Amino acid sequence: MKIKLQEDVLKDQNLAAAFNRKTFKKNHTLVINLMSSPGAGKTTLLEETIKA
Ligand SMILES: Nc1nc2c(ncn2[C@@H]2O[C@H](COP(=O)(O)OP(=O)(O)O)[C@@H](O)[C@H]2O)c(=O)[nH]1
Ligand SMILES: [Mg+2]
Repeated sequence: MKIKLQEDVLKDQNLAAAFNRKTFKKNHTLVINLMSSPGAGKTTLLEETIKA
């Protein structure tokens, strides 16, 4: 069965994302999402990258 959504449930998130993109672009800021499961090594990678 197909359920037709009456409103965009991601509307608020999309507005926030658009604001962030605009702000980062204006400030020439490179932003990267780093996502993985807990314990995969994100913090270690960040710390070692900063050191290098
Ligand atoms: N063998 C190995 N262990 C790693 C590596 N990167 C991180 N770890 C270890 O994995 C564990 C979790 O790392 P952490 O950076 O805290 O993961 P986070 O939860 O993704 O931030 C720590 O004990 C790290 O020392 C890697 O490249 N190789
Ligand atoms: Mg971490």
